[in-house]
Amino acid sequence: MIIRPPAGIRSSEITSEALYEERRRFMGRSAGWAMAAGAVSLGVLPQANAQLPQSGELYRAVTGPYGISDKPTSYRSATHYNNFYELGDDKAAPSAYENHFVTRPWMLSVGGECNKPGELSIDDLIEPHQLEDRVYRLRCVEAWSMVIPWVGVPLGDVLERFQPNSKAKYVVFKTLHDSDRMPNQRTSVIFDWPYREGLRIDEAMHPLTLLAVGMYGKVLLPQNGAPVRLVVPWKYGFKSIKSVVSIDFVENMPRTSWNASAPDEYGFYANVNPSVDHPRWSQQQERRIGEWFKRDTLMFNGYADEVASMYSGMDLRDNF
Ligand SMILES: Nc1nc2c(c(=O)[nH]1)N[C@H]1C(S)=C(S)[C@@H](COP(=O)(O)O)O[C@H]1N2
Ligand SMILES: [Mo]
Repeated sequence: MIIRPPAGIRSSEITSEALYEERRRFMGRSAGWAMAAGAVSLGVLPQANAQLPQSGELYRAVTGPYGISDKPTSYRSATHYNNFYELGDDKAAPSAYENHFVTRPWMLSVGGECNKPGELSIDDLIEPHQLEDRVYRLRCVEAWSMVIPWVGVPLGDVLERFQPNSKAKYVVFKTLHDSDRMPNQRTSVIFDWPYREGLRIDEAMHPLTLLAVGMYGKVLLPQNGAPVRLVVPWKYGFKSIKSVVSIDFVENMPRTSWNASAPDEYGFYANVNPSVDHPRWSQQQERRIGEWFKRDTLMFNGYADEVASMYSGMDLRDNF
């Protein structure tokens, strides 16, 4: 297990009291992570979480693998600059739901090509697993990026419980379809709702792929996909589907929302690749939210060592 707590934030970067507060909270969390890491190395694992809280702090997470030392994006930006079309068409709209989105009860169905399909509550889905803190890069196809400390469980560990069979070649995810709770589903025609995403089974089982229930040590806010969302850090952000209610194992490559709405612009794989431009803009660089200068986009968003072998023999230019 690679344990690398996030690096501290330089005091020269602190520009306001609010940011200072955030830093203080974040550093507190890091200390917690370091302690958790110590516990892991001694073989004393904190207990798996009991019931997930609906808001506030998430305790009992341990430092997971694959953490990066890049400075996390401010909590304010990560929760107020969002793409979540069910909650509005622009970046500011989703955060208006911060206190107005019902996340309990929340049931998930897991089915399709598996031996043990089931319908279970978010607690029953997550409770058997150890929550992990993992700091990942997030790269949107629109050429901006963030660094987010997620709290979640490896998706593969969850999926194994349902015993996918040999026909399970892909996994399909769907977001809640309820225009009372997600009013923009009534007004926006950008997608044929619900929002759908998919992964190949090996991508879904890859240890980097996370089912997140929190970020920055707290329960996910509605605008970030409460109460549970996917995080696939080597793919463009739109693959990381929010507010998931169903997961199905299927035999054939599924149609996904972005691919169906603009097949020439958004592929099924959508692996971050600086050498394959979007038809309307370059993907070579990105603007990290909170930074002045653009930075180079990394192949597979910096996760090539972990994931490139899954695509050997595939033409990465075709499989955008
Ligand atoms: N259901 C749903 N999931 C979604 C989206 C969406 O509109 N609906 N937007 C995607 C896009 S384009 C991005 S970049 C990320 C943004 O996640 P964040 O707001 O938590 O940063 O969520 C993805 N998941
Ligand atoms: Mo995105």
